[in-house]
This record gives sequence, C-alpha cells and structure tokens, in this order.
Amino acid sequence: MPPQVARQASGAFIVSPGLGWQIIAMEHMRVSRRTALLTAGGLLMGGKGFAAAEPFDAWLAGLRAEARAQGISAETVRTALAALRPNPRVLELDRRQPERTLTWAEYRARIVAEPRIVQGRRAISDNRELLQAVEARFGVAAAVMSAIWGIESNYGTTLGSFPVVQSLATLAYDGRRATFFRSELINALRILDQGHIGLAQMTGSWAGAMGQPQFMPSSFLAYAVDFDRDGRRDIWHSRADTLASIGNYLARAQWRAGEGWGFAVRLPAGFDARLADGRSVRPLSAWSALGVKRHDGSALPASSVQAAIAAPDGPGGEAFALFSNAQAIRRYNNSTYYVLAVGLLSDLIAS
Ligand SMILES: [Ca+2]
Repeated sequence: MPPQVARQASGAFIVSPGLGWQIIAMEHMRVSRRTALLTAGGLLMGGKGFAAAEPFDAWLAGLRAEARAQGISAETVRTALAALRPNPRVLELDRRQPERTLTWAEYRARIVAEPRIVQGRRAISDNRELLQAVEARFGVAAAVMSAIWGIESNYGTTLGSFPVVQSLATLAYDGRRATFFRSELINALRILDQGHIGLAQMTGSWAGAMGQPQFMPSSFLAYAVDFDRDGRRDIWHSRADTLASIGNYLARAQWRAGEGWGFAVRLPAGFDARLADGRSVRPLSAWSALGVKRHDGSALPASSVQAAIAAPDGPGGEAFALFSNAQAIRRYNNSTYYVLAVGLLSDLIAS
C-alpha cells in the first residue's frame, strides 16, 4: 500500500482548458503522488529551466547504471533509454498553478455528468459476465470498479498519450521530486523488462499514470492482474486485466464485500462543520443523536456501524455518511471529492 499522507480538507483542482473534460486535480492522483507533491513545496527553482544542475546525458548514464544494478536487462535499458530527451511539456504541466479551486458542487457536475453515467450503464451491460467474474474473485461491487474505470479513463477511451518513460525521466531529472520519480522510472523499466507492454505502447498521463486504471508503475507492480491469462498484465488493452486490477487494488485496500460506500444525509441547523471532515468516524447512532438524518428526512438506522460525515462545501452544501468502503476508495485516490464522485457514479450506473 502507498503511505498515508496528511489530511487536506479540500483539494486544489486545476481547471485545464487544454484538456477538454479533464480536470487535473492536485488531489486527483495516487496517494504516492500526493506524498511527492507535499514534499515538493518551496523547492521550485526560478525560471523555466530544470532544477537539476547535472547535464542530462550524465544523469542518464547514472540512471542506466542504476537500472542495470537493480536487475533490469541490458537490452531493456538500451532500448527504453535510447535517444531519450526531457519533455518540456511535462515540466510545463507539472509547474502550472491552479487557476482556482473547484467547489464540490462544481467538481460533481463535471465528473458525475450525464455522458459518463450513460456510458457507465453501457459499460456494465457490455461487460456483465466479466464484471461478475471479477466481483466473484475480489468481492468488489461491479458498479464501483466501473465507476473508477469511468473516472480514470472514460471507460478505457482516454488513457493519456505521453510516453511514460520519457515523462518519468523528465520528472526524475528535474530535481524537485527526483527520488519518487526515479523510483517510478525504474519500476516502469521493470514492467517493460517483464514484457507486459511494449515501449511504444507504454503511454499515460503527463505524470506517468498508466493505462485504463491510471496506475503509477509501483501500483502496477503491486496490484495489476493478468485476469485473461495471456501471460501479460495489460492494463492498456485488456478490459479483463483492467477491471481485475482495479478490483485487486480495492480488495487489498480492505474493501468489504456486500457493504456500500455511503449515502446522502441531511445535517441539522447549527451542526459543527468540523465534525464533517469525511474521516472521523462515530457509530450511526451517535450521528443520529447529533441530529443527522437521511437525506429524505427519515432517521438513520439505529446501528453501531461506524461512519464518517463529509460536507465538502460546508453548511448548505451536500452532506454524506461514509462507511469503511469509502475509505478503501480513498486509498485509490486520497481525495474526498474523488471518493464521493466514485460512490455517486457507482450508484447512478447501477440504478
Ligand atoms: Ca492479460
């Protein structure tokens, strides 16, 4: 599992006009990415040059030696790192400042939008047998796996076209988060070395999130599954491998089979907003005693089940009760917005 990182009440989301529907969220990344981002504060070098002082060719020679020392084959090191140059576009994207922070209501309107709901229903009906098989193996609800698939890559249609090795090398050479991205670069070389994907097909986001589930290379090595049993874990082309990899990730994040993620609630007037942080848990009966009701105004179940309350837009905005499985979704992406979007989309495409 990636390390847990410090809480952040709401994410800083970058609205990127160049990427169509996509919203690049500072929190909308793997937890390990978050860790890297959090350690990057204040280290920005002035100007648009690289933070690294070492010439790229010298840096690359050192990387080749390290990759060989870590057991990557000479052939993979030679081919994957041949004619490699940094990608200025990756640095440019990495150094953007947020234009503004999205509210939860704005994020929800963009991510849990009608086209993605319609496509999700079709994805479930087109892949019914496969989803049933993956659910039987990993115990994760088909609609939740589909919702993550839909949010990460629009059900496998928007994978990102950046060459992963070049992106990771660019970010590893740039000095600000060198350790994290250098490690991910070695992991990417290991994936190539194991033959899961060819170099030209190993594409992803500008930051190296790969394939239909948008796994960083470390997540690939830890969680990707060869569900169609062709000998390769192919999260770029295989729906079976993609959905099983998402299912395996959530199962390893302590997903509880047969349980939901949460539901909408109504908070009483004067409710202490600090309690609605999306993480601090109490029994449903304790929330009920504080005046929390179901969204339709009926009482919460008189239950000892632990739940957190999330009200990301504060008083007057939407509020939700979150159960243990919401925290499993959070391990996929450490953002309350993301957790809520996955949960709501899963409900909508299952209905
Ligand atoms: Ca496979």
